[in-house]
Amino acid sequence: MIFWAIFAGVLSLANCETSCEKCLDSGKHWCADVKMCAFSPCLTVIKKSLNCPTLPDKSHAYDDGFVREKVFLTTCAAFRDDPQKCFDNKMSTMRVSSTFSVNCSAIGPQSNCFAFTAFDVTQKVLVLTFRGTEGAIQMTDEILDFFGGKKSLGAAGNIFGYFYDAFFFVWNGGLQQEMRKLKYMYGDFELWITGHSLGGSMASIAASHLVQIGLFKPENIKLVTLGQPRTGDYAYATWHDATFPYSFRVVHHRDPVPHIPPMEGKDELFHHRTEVWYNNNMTVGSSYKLCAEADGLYCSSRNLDAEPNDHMTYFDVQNMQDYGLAGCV
Ligand SMILES: *[C@@H]1O[C@H](CO)[C@@H](O)[C@H](O)[C@H]1NC(C)=O
Ligand SMILES: *[C@H]1O[C@@H](CO)[C@H](O)[C@@H](O)[C@@H]1NC(C)=O
Repeated sequence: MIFWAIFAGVLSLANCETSCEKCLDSGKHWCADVKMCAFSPCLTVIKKSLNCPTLPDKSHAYDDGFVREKVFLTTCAAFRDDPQKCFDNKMSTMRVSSTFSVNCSAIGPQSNCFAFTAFDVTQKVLVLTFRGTEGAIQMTDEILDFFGGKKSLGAAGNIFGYFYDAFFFVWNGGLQQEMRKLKYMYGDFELWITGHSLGGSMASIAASHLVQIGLFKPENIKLVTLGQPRTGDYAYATWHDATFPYSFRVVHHRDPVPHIPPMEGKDELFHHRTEVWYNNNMTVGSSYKLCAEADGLYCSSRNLDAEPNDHMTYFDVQNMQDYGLAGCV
């Protein structure tokens, strides 16, 4: 009796007096399985405060149907120079406003990045979507090594240099004027910012930049990326997570791209929230895991063996590029 009273007392003391953040501040690890500080042995050890377990609040919940039906369509449409065909086939109220194809390689050979904007007066939605560089995966080890280093996004932290340059080439190549025009015309619309692969990194940077310059409010933005590589450093992830209430990074099974550039490399990159991991073939009705850690070891990072084909196969479409080029049918 006395033993159990004391035991329960100790447990409740540990629970009320320590949060994950406070525990890490004191130099110890947080054990997420039992929600206790310094508990050992522990399966889910948390050592970075951004990985303290947190999920989006209910009003910004992940919706598989929305991402599968709408966001996925916008990212596939970006594989076409004429994205309107995809909307004509699948979302007839959406009108493409502008497309941008800009050489986005600072040092040759020429490599173009593609983005488009669209508006939908029925859904009251604006869309900004990035394709990334031509050719499925340009993020080879050589490019990552060659374009190492980070560039500052001011108070928002630091961005991997190659992604930073890619975004600002497009921004300065006309996207800036376009976003100001859309804001002027449809200022009260919700803004979906989307992209796949490198395009996912550019989407993340675009959302940050649009908020930083005061053009769009974070609460009006839905940022959803597919197979996004690590984009910025820990400071960027911290700012991002404090700024955007609605931000999801969808990861398919063993897609290798979300695991590069490496977290521990010289650039010390770190993912922002919230990873949605489909550890399956993503057919309709598939389960998914919302990751409580920003960039922890317990969701897609658990898979050490990569499957490159998973990068082009999202939501049960075998090859997003072919599907997009065919008009999303
Ligand atoms: C996807 O996975 C489910 C569950 O494992 C399986 O029943 C289904 O046949 C798979 N579909 C395809 C297209 O591989
Ligand atoms: C893109 O094209 C290559 C090859 O022509 C050049 O070497 C780059 O300097 C160019 N980049 C930009 C930003 O113009």
